[in-house]
Amino acid sequence: MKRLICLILSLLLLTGCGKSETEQPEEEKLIVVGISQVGAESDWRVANSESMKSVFTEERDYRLLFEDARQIQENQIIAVRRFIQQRVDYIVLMPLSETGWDSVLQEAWDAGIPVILVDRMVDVEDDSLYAAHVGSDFYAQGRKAVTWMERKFRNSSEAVNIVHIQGTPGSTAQLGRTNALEDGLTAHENWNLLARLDGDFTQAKTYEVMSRYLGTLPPEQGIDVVYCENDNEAFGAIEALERYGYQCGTDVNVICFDATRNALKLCMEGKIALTVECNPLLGPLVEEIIQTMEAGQIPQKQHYIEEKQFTSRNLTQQIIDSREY
Ligand code: GZL
Ligand code: ZN
Repeated sequence: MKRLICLILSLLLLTGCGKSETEQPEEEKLIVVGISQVGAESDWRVANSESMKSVFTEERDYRLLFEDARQIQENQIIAVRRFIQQRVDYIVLMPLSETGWDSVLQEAWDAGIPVILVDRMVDVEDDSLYAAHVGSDFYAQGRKAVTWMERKFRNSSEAVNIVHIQGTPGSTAQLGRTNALEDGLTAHENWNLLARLDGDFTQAKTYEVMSRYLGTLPPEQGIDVVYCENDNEAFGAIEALERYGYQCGTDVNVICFDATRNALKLCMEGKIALTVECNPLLGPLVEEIIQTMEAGQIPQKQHYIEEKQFTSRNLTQQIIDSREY
């Protein structure tokens, strides 16, 4: 009889039925995460993508499907629909701009796939369409820059001439940083907005629009502040300003957001007056949310991250070398 039982058991093992959990094919254990990323328009964005790719690896029990939309929202909508067809476990979306998401997020909801928003926000009728949001408070970032301007020009009654270079129109980062400057302009009648240009968060576009604008100015026109809504716009603005003979750091105060390594270097050199940190390393926070949901719990809806600001006064080479992006 004993021999018969041993025979049956070994047959079972050989045929594979009655497999124990540990013997599942690797594929079935992995958590499948579909990520729709805006593009690669800035140093910040590249660091943000790296952060996601370093967290969602097979060694860490994830299968990552990563789609780069090249800054076109339609490409993101197509990617989300593809993730739904592929029945991923989670969708991570870095929305290019705030509007136009209701229907595709409804489709993910109907398919029972949780959506986690990263970085920028969406403007939807029903916020139960996404499980959680991880990102920055962009208005607070803008307030830090405006507060720095208030201190810098507190004793000046003359006009403070400002050129405002906006990020991708309709993106949360652009809306928050713009609103903060708007409130500053309203609060200070001697702050004078010379021009508002669209730099679309890229160095090339900003160099183009800033050069064109500076070409229209009379040579004696002073510019006190160039308020760039990210570092890469500042790189383009500085190139254009120097082409037209402005001294960044003495004639002009260039302000920007992200605090990526290249901006910190220019800040230490004095060419950038202030860069406000915007932390792209959001991969671990997204994983925290996924693990919370894997454990059957409801994640906190909003996750903000702490951020600093840098001027030439509080920067050292050691700080720059220690930065991850
Ligand atoms: C901000 C992010 C912005 C960065 C830019 O969190 O949305 O988009 O500030 C990036 O560098 O292009
Ligand atoms: Zn958290």
